[in-house]
Amino acid sequence: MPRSRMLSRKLAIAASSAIMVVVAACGGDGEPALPTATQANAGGIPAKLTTVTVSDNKFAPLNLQIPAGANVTWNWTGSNPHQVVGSFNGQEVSSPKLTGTGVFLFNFASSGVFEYHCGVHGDAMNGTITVQ
Ligand SMILES: [Cu+2]
Repeated sequence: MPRSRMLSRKLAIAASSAIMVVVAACGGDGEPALPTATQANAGGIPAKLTTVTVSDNKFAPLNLQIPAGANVTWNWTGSNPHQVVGSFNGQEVSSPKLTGTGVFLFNFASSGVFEYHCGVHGDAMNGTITVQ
């Protein structure tokens, strides 16, 4: 097979995989769409990924609903120090205190509610993640 034709076939496979991911993310059972992004890892298995922006002085989105098993990544963008602190199903969750850019990832393996706040700014800066 000519090299260019093989390449276009690979692209077609990649495109159909991407469409499958999008359809899977839609749910389609009448529930509101979750603000999640889905990415395929190197092995082609979709990994659920959700990002919360940590700015001065709020977490966005404030409330997030995710499926059990999803990773949440907090992404620092502000210029003041902030810290994710809370408890999820009895497990203490605490990010480093970060200033400027930085990333903290946590895997929510089971369902529950994670109410968290900023370790620097207290309850004035808070967020909630509902894992279903
Ligand atoms: Cu803060």
